[in-house]
Amino acid sequence: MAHPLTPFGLQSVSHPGVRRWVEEVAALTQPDRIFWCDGSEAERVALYAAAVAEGTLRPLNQERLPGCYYHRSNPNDVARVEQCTFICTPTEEEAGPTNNWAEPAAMRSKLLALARGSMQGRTLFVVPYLMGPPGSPLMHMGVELTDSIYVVLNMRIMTRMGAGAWAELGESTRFNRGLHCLLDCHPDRRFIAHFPQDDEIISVGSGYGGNVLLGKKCLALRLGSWMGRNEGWMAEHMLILGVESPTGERTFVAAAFPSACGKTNFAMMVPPDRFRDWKIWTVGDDIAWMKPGADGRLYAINPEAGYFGVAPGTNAKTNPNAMATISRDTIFTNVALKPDGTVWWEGHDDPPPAECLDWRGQPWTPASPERAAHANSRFTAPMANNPALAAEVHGAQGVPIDAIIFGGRRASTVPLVFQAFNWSHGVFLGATMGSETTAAAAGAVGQVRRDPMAMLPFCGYNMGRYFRHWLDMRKRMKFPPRVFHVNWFRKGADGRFLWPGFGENMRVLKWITDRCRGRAGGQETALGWVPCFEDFDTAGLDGFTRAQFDELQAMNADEWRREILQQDELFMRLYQFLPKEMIFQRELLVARL
Ligand code: GTP
Ligand code: SPV
Ligand code: MN
Repeated sequence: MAHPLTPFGLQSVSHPGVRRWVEEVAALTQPDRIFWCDGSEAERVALYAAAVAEGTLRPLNQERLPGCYYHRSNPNDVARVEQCTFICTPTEEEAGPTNNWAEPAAMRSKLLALARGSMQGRTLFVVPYLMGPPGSPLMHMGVELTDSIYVVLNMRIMTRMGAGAWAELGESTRFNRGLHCLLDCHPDRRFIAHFPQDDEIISVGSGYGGNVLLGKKCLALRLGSWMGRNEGWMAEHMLILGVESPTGERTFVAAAFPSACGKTNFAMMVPPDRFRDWKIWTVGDDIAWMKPGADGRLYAINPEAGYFGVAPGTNAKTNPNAMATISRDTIFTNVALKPDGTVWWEGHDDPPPAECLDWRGQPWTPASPERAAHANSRFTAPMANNPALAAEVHGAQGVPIDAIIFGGRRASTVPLVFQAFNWSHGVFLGATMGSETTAAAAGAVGQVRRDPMAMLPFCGYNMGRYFRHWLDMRKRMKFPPRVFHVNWFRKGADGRFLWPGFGENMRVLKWITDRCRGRAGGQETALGWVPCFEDFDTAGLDGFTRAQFDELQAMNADEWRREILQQDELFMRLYQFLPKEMIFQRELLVARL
């Protein structure tokens, strides 16, 4: 009997560069069969059937969750692994002090040795995909070779995957080569290696998220940031959203928050009752590619086509648009599985199930001491399902960005919102960002670390030169975006969040868009411009007082002195590469304090 996958897919493509590379990889990894993905509907059905047959996916309750599937990853493989992530440039200096560096030839031969024979008995999938809308000057083509059907099905949702990508490639030789081998999924043999000068990625030993969906963090951010610096554009860990006022005025903003710090929620926000006549449109929830346009403004595209979002905390109150988006055609990874074939996680609308299987497949009850869903459990859902999807997401030229927002997860020190005095000060705010670590990466959670522009794990070259690139971008723009800093996560003495967050973040966004249009008042402080209580719309925020606002916006001089010392630690590591403007901004801040 023929293998269930053989009748589908293209048999091959004629592009000589692609063919040669696939043949080389097949000779090395020795798969039983090669499957060329075409992105068709028949292929989708066949791939899901094969994934279910091999036990990688389990169909969920198709009446309640049509087109939805369930996946459990290896329990040792539940997040990005920064310590196993390498930038393989000819010199260590190019990767810079914040990246792990490896010599390219040595790393390549180590990983190819691990890959040798690793696909015996398995299928090698050839996955062609586009990052960005076809026709966009920023669009980039990628081909991922993987032996994971889970990766194929996720790439199908997250990117524009299929035969259309070959058509876009034509005879061009410019495409990203991504090789992914599951191996035995052992942490000792887990490496995510980037070769920027070759537009190439090799990832082995993991099956999870940003480690293996190579278009996302590897191509769109690490290699994207490298290409952007060489070509005069920016690849950023940013959501993109549009704010539409009751009069139909549209303002687009991009916001960089570190992993699991609120990008998806902010990008899909539903404004509260007070802002009933306002509308938020989602362009992207994780990655922005931005380039100055002929009119001197900065234009952004979302290179992705889906959302790989954090499940815990997602519910009809915090993120109704996400709940609608994941009601169909979604892959759930490492959430809890209920007996009725639906899913649950901490912070779900439904109460904890009386019994279910936890993310490891163990019986779970509300009395269990462990979480039912992993803290970094995720949904993979097509952006087409999002009721708030901006029409511009399909456009080749992208959207003009009026505001850039930086934000971290900070229990103390950092006010709810402030505005940079100018671009260079804005770059300083991004460069000095701090945030508490989250479950999105393996390692300790809740420790404040510097995460410049939310790019610490994703900048594909020397971070000092990245700051220089940010400063240089100013000269390419006649109308640079205004820059802001936010913190939804400040806590009071009782340990509770001072700010309700989620939809109420609309109030902050309103001040930001008004500032961009020169309409809202602000007060100058040591940190930047801040709203006065009178400039900040709190109507309809139950029982929210001026005292609470003051606590949210408070600047404590002692805390800020400590903060500057922490910022100095990063600046010292980068010292020889740090633009002098950053030192200058630091001195100005110290003087103002
Ligand atoms: P990545 O996909 O890892 O890049 O994360 P992200 O930045 O998209 O974060 P996401 O929106 O998924 O939010 C992560 C967690 O933060 C979720 O558990 C949310 O419930 C929580 N969160 C998001 N926005 C807010 C907010 O405004 N206030 C509070 N308190 N929590 C929030
Ligand atoms: C992040 O960690 O910032 C994510 C999830 O968006 S992953 O795709 O795993 O990188
Ligand atoms: Mn992210």
